[in-house]
Amino acid sequence: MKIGIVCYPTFGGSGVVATELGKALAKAGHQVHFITYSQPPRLDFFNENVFYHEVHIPNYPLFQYPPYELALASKMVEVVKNAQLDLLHVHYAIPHASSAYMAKQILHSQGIEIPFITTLHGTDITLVGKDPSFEPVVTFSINASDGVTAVSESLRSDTYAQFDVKRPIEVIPNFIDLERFKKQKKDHFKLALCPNGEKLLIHTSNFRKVKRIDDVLKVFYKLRKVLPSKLLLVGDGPERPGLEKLSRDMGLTSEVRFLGKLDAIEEVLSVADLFIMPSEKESFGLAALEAMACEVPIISTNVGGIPEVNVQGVTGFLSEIGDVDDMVKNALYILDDAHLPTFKANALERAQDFDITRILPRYESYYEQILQVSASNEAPAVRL
Ligand code: GMT
Repeated sequence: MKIGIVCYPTFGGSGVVATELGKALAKAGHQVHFITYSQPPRLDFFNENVFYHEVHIPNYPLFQYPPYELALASKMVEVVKNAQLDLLHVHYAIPHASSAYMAKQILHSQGIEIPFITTLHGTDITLVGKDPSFEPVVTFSINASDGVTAVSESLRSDTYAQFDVKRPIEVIPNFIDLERFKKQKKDHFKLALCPNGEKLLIHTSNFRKVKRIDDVLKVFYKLRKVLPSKLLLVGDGPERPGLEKLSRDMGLTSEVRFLGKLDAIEEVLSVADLFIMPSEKESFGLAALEAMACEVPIISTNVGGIPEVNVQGVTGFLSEIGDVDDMVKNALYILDDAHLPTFKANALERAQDFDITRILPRYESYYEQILQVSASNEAPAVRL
C-alpha cells in the first residue's frame, strides 16, 4: 500500500505513535509518506520506503495566524497525486482530520478518490477538541472520516459521550517496539545516579499541567523520608520552570534531576525502579508502556485508558487523582525488595501484549477494510 501519514512532529505521544507506525509499515514493505511541518524526531534514518514531505506556510504580513490547515490540505493534495497514494492516515483530529476532508473533496473534484482514516489520541477529544471553538469541526471531521480509530476503549467511550459521532470507532491500542525498548545493562548510570544503592524513580512527559508533575514531587518528598531514593524528571514543557522552583522550595535539589528531552529514553528507563504517572487525563499512557517494556513498574492514577495498560496489583497500582498518600503507600510496597522483582517481570510481560508485531497487522487489516469499502462505492459504515 502507499500510505500518507499526517501527524504532529513532536516528542508527544501522538507524533511518536504515528512515526513508529509509519516506520513499521515501511519495514513491512509499504510505501509511507509523512506529511508534516518538520521532520519528526524519530524519523532520522534512511529507509527506501519512507518519504518526508514538509508543509510550507508562506509568511505574509496580513496573516496574524498562518493558515496551517490550508497549507496542509494543499500538501496532501500534491502528495496524493504525485505519489499516487492509496489512503491517508491522520493522527490527532485537530486540524488534521478537517484538512484531510478538504484534501479529499479537492481531489474528488479532480476525479481522484482518496479515503482517510483518523486516529484519535486523547487531548483532541478530552481536552481541546470539546472546546466550543473546535467542537463542530471535530464532530464533522470524525463523521466525515472513512475510518476512525481510538487508542483505547476509554477514549472510544469518551468520544461517543462527548461528540455526536455516527462512525463506528475501531480500538487499536498503542504499541511498543520491544527491540528498542528493553532493559539495557547500564550499571554505570545507576551507580552515578544512586551511589549508595538508592531506589530510582522516574517520570517522563511533556510537562503540561494535565500531567500533575507537582504530585510526582509530593510523592517523592514523602517517600524519600522513609526510603533512600532519587528522582529523574525527563522531558520539557510549560510547567518545567515552576516545577524546578517547587523542587528547590521543597529542598529536593540534590535528589531530583531535571534531564530535559532525551532521545534515548530507554537508557534511563533501564536503570529506573519505578515510574510515576499521576495524570489528570490520559487516553492511553504511552510513556508508562515504554517504562514497562524496560521492566519498570508503574504507580499511576486510574484515569482514562491507563487501567488498560497498568494492571492493578500486577504491573503496579492505580490511585485516585491527587491521592498522594495512596501513591506513596503503593510505591513503598512495590519498592520493597521482596516485591520489586515480581512487579518488574510482570511489567515486561504486560508490555509484550502491546508488541508492535501484534498491533501492526491490526492496522494493516483495518486499512484493507477501509480501502475495500471505498473502492466498492458503498457508504461508509454507520454506528448501530
Ligand atoms: O499527553 C501527551 O503526552 C501527548 C498527547 C498527544 O496528543 O500526543 O498524548 C496523547 O496521545 C498518546 C498517544 O496515543 C497517549 O498515550 C496519551 O495518553 C495521550 N495524552 C492524553 O490523553 C492526555
